[in-house]
Amino acid sequence: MPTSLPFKSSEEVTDAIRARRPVVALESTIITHGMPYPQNRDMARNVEAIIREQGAVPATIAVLDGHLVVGLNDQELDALATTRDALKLSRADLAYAVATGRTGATTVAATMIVADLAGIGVFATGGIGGVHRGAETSFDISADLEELARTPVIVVCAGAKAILDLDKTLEVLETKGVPVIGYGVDELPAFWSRESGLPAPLRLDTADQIAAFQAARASLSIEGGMLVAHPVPETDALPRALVEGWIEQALAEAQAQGIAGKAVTPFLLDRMYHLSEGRSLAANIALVEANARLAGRIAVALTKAA
Ligand code: PSU
Ligand code: MN
Repeated sequence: MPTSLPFKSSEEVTDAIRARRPVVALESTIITHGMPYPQNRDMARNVEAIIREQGAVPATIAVLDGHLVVGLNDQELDALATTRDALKLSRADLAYAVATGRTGATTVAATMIVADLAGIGVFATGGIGGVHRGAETSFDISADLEELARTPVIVVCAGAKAILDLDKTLEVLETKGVPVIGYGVDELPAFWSRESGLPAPLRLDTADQIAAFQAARASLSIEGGMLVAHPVPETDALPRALVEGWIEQALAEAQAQGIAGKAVTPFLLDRMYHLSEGRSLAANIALVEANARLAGRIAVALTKAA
């Protein structure tokens, strides 16, 4: 743990990392910019409980008043779930929040950076950012992809968010040397839906296999993380054709309103919530919970592999 940084790790997380017990990192942008209150708070708490059930310690990460916090306590989680002015932090501005004493939520990219600094090797989220539709003119490509190429953290997700261009997202990940693993499936999942029409580049079926793969990469000195794509549970999955209609409508609204930059993904998720009358949120919560369960098992496997 870097001592020159304003790092605040909870006692439970600090002890677990020191003793090499399993720990799972969790992001906070999904709380502040990804879901409405109070579902965001309930999701954050449930996900922590699910990780504990697997025998691992949850470590939700955020920047609070300029401090990098690894392992938010319940009060901090509740405060973050209700605040309206948390920054949305990625690699470009994580240090800005630290230097200016601001409060911000960490995206996949920023959470990976902090998790790695803290010594945490696995992280659960909903869906990563990626190449936006129309990126050939907007150049809007999430910094999450570059981070996966650089930082050695296993990211468990349900694919990239289906609002994106999944074909192009896969191409960029391949170019950057990021393994994309279908967990127990041959097809890449598409966040709210189990099917994308795209084959998963790699497939593994157990947490132990994932831990062994990451260990083999490390022994080959191959830097960077990997993406474990775990499909949303069948009972909560939404049909792809239905989702696609809402996405097209949400994208048209974003364009009409000139939404750009960091605001794009939160805007689209909010519009999906309303257009689907809450169904997108129910699926999102279910898939995050399933990912937390799998990440807990991977964390346990990592401690056995070490
Ligand atoms: N997963 C979810 N909901 C979210 C996110 C992930 O289920 O809101 C967040 C993550 O923090 C991810 C971010 O890094 O969305 C992507 O934002 P952008 O497209 O602006 O890079
Ligand atoms: Mn973007």
